[in-house]
Amino acid sequence: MNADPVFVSCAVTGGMSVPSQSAAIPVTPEQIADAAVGASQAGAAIVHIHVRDPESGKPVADLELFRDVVAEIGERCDAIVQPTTGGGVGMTIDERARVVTELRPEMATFNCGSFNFGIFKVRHRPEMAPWEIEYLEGTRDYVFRNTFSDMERLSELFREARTKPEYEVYDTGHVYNLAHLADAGLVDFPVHIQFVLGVLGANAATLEQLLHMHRTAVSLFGDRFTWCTAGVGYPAEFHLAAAALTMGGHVRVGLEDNLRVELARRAGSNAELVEKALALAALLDRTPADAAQARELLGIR
Ligand code: KMH
Ligand code: ZN
Repeated sequence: MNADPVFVSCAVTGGMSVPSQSAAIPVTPEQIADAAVGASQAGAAIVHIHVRDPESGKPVADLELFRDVVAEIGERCDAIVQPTTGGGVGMTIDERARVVTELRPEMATFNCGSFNFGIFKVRHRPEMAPWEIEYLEGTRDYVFRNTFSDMERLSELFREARTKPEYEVYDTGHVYNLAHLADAGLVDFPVHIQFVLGVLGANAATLEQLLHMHRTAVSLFGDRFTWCTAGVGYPAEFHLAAAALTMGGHVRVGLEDNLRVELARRAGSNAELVEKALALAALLDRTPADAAQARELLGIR
């Protein structure tokens, strides 16, 4: 009997955390590439990439850093390398899209709406540098901007580059925003939707909210979508993974979203989080899909 294939995506570093939150967060291009290759070896089919200033670890969106990291991962493993188009504060959508237009990756993230994105509740640690505290506190005033005009422009740029979007939806309204883009003829089906739950400023990481958002997507798109969950925090990451595994979805884990592998144990690496997700998959009779199978499931060129 064939078990239902599931792919695991690993978000290895993130753009909304500071390095002193965990020594395991990769910072330099080499560390980020090593983390991605490690996640791939542990069974991740997709690696989701942000870059950081190699000296300070501050999240940045430098195209040359992306170019190096994406190239190195591509040389060292077969994973689908998925850069973010989240960009950095103050960047225009064309600047944020340069990872797509210049690097033409097979997949990249596409954020489906504007919302507050607060990480100021992260506990201050003695080892944090002044800029890290300032960065966390600064998010009390941070709006993650993805206006309709941004999304329309981004849709065109993804199409030109032939990059498969992973549509990030953080709240129910974002699913309707995606339907609006589809009505405007800016979306190619089947789409791949990432339900990102647990961001302060968007939706809560509860089973009820996941079910509501998933049901909303079914009502709008029928069976013309694949989907994945990304639960932010612990145990949300694994609770949503278990829900996705039960419901036929795919799973994202990684230090971008969560720093713990167990309640009382911080993750030492991204690979450890992938291993736990795959252990859960095995318990729930889902078969791990490698990168080649994930490309098939996603309809990637
Ligand atoms: N940079 C964050 C505000 C993505 O990777 O596409 C959102 C983010 C999403 O990290
Ligand atoms: Zn990201």
